[in-house]
This record gives sequence, structure tokens and C-alpha cells, in this order.
Amino acid sequence: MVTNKTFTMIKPDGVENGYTGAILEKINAAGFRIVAMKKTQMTRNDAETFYEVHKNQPFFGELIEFMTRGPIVAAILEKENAVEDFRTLIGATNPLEAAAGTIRKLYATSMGENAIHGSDSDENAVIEGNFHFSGREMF
Ligand code: 3AN
Repeated sequence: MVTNKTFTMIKPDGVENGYTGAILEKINAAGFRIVAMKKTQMTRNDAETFYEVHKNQPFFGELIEFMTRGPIVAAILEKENAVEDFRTLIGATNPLEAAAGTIRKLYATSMGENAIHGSDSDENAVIEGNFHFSGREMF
């Protein structure tokens, strides 16, 4: 099912480094509508649940430490072809491989601390959006 929605988090490094405003401007300029948004901090349990698919990866412990160490900005975004277009806007997981002008090229520091998350499918966008927001927070 194509929902025209995706889910994003500005990760703790992006917030700590003061890039929240600049990243939101790029998201707006690319034509995404902010359906829901909040600044919050994930608990260990939140992060372990959110990233459960990665639990057997060697970087899982590092990922959980990182994602819980400070505030994030979580948002649901809407645009035609949202999931794919947002993945293009943020760039490759490894900022060294991210295309020029992408959010990760501009604001990420490493493969682990890569500034922003974007859902990788319509199905995951719904799961991830529902993880962070209730129906009455989505407009
Ligand atoms: P993406 O966020 O581009 O979809 P995934 O889903 O493969 O990438 O990985 C989820 C998160 O796990 C990444 N955003 C990154 O923070 C972290 N991660 C992925 N690969 C590595 C790695 N080799 N070393 C450290 N952290 C990693």
C-alpha cells in the first residue's frame, strides 16, 4: 500500500550539533509536509524495539547507546512518493558515500552517527510513525 507518508528522526548527533533547523528547512524545501513532529528522547527499551531488525548486527550496542544519548526530533512527513524521495534527500547510510547536497553529506559525521533516519518502505513508515505518534497527533 502506498501511503505517501514517511517517518523520520533527526538523530542525537544532528540535534546536538545544532542542525535541527537547517535539516527541517531542507525537508520543507524538498516539498514534504510535516504531519506530526516532536522533540523527545528514546529510552533503551524504545531504541531496542525500534531497531529490533538490527539486533544481531555487530553495531547494535553502539546504535542503542547512540540513539538514547540525547534528544531526537521525530516526524511524519507527507509527499507523493514520500519514502523513496526522502531516502534520496537524506543520502546513503555512509556519509562518505552520500551524494552532494544530501542531508547526510552535509550534516552526518560517520556511518553510525548519520544525522537522520528515513523509513525504507511504506510498510515500515506506518510501523515507525505509529511507534512514535498516536492518531490524535497526526494532522
Ligand atoms: P539506514 O538508516 O540508511 O536505513 P540501516 O537501516 O542499514 O541504514 O541502519 C540503521 C542505522 O544503523 C543507521 N542509520 C546507522 O546509524 C546504523 N548503522 C548501520 N550500519 C552501521 C555500521 N556499519 N556501523 C555503525 N552503525 C551502523
